[in-house]
Amino acid sequence: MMNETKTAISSKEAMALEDRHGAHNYHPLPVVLSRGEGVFLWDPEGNRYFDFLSAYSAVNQGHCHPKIIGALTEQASTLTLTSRAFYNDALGPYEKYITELLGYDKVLPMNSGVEGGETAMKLCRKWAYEKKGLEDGQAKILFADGNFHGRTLAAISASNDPSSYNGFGPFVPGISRIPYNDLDALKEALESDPNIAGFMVEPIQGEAGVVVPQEGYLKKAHELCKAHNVLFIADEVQTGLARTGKMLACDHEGVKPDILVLGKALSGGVLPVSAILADDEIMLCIKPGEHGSTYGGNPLACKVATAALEVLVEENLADHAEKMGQIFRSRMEGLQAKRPDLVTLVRGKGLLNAVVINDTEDSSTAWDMCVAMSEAGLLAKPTHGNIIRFAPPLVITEEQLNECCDIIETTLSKF
Ligand code: IF1
Repeated sequence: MMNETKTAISSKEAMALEDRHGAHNYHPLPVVLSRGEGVFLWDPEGNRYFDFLSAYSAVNQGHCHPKIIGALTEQASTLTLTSRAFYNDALGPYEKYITELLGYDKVLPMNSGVEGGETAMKLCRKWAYEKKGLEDGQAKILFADGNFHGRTLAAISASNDPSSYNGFGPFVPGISRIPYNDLDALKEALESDPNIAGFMVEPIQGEAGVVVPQEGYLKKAHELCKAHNVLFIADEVQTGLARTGKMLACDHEGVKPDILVLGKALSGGVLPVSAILADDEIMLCIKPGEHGSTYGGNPLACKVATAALEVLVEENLADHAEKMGQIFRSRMEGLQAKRPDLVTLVRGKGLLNAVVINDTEDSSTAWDMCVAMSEAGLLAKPTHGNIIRFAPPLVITEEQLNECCDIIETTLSKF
């Protein structure tokens, strides 16, 4: 059904304007979006799509969730930004809510996910000098091969993906890497280098292709860090906030990270909101004036983030994601059974899943499949050549999920 288009320009015009006036730092699918509601997106011509990317898990609550938009619009005409030069009446209540919800003493509010990761790295180093007793400037932070923590110089300095770091050197020192999901490698690194202050890791590696570590990996990694007085830092920017079937992916193993990094769905896809959480012994190593940002903790972000978190709790989206994820993976495993020549592997947790296509990493098959799915009304995007990530908003109903699995199966079966 055609809906009246709110956008003044056509898809064709929109793409031309982006190409002419915008940096070419992305290669988007040839789809233009102009409206979103729940699990649906529409283009300027009124074509409707199921969103199976959720802006890389930033829209867990569904597009333009009424409660979150209500909080946004009310605060937007009240007070949006004060800077932290002063107190404001929204930050304290938000800090109380999120720290009690997630079980930490304190939160440090920032804006983008990578800012959260940078803040975690700075806090880890500070703690290493003030509490662990390392010599100033000697702290090292361990990362996992295949990681993705964002696009800043520190984040890409941790990366072993050339498309992330190529041509952007020199890199930030004090960073080393070990294989992901390898406890022996972690043990060996911790035993051999007393200057390691922290291990920063994604509980499930998103960009690497939804790589789920062995059962017990997070718990044992946390124990190894504890045994060596090293901080376990969980980057839950993508896996957090109900996406994997628990409020936090670390909850699947009962692990409480020493520093927790959140972003993306912390605002329900409404504006950039990130945060790190830690207990006093760590968090208070950063003193007044030593870290922050203009927008970090602004009243608008606090109201939006509070509403976004309340939606996760009130709508029980973690349990729903767990249930829907089981249905999704079993449907995709059915496709794999019918077409082993097409689908090599299905993996994921909750509604963070990926289908590995039986083709080479540099093939265009996964991309072509995503273009075909977009023409069939479902939006997904490959992560690395032959892997398609499927991550719908967590508000998707069972009926909608099955309809989407029909679209995916019908489309992929044509290849
Ligand atoms: C892009 C990838 C996903 C993240 C984790 C921190 C950040 C991200 C685990 C930084 C951000 C985004 C960035 C976006 C695409 C998307 C992405 F493909 F880049 F790698 F999700 F997998 N930690 N991921 O996934 O958060 O600063 O972006 O708010 O750069 O194209 P941010």
